Amino acid sequence: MAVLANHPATRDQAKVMNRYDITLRLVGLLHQDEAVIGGIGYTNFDLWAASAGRQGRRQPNFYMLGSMGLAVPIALGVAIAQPRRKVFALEGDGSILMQLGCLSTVAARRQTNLCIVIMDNGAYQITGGQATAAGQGTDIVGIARASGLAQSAWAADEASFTELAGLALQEDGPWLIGCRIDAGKPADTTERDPARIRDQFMRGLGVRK
Ligand SMILES: Cc1ncc(C[n+]2csc(CCOP(=O)(O)OP(=O)(O)O)c2C)c(N)n1
Repeated sequence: MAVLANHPATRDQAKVMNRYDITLRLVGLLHQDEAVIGGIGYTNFDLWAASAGRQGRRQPNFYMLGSMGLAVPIALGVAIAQPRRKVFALEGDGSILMQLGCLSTVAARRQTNLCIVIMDNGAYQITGGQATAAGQGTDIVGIARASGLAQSAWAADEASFTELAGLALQEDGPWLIGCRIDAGKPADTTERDPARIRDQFMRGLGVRK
């Protein structure tokens, strides 16, 4: 896609942004019905924080609290089950590096209703900030492209992120947006109640009344 040629070719050229700010921008673009899956780590804490609206928390969100690397596989399952719904997976760099095969699976399936957002802070932040391979030579957008996800791009800055997320909402994917983010702490902490998280998500998807 021509528009992607205007985005940074490598991680090094992308602006370092703030995860909560980016998540707020994404949630602000959404309508009622998109499903959003937050991976383990601070990514889902900020999804939780950014989804607290005046009329209650956004319902079709799922928060993975236990295992790394599952945001994309879960999002892919939802996208397959409900092909008319747009599905977003938000995942940390450490977690996606643990489950890279899912990128090839999404590409091979040509899952048009799926968008993956990688929050790349170059660290396993929630467990103490140990360095990941991202930023030490590993470029996750490059991996995504080589996996067959042609519509993969680094967000140059906040406006560029909004442009890419808007495209992902309107045009067929699969999409992958890489966001370089700083070491800021998340804005809140996800409520640790897996049964309630599942129940809210199923209601949000209309599969439980
Ligand atoms: C399979 C597995 N390995 C290790 C852990 C421990 N753990 C939980 S979150 C996390 C770091 C996640 O890093 P990242 O995805 O980059 O997100 P961030 O913390 O930077 O937001 C680790 C090592 C786990 N929960 N599951």
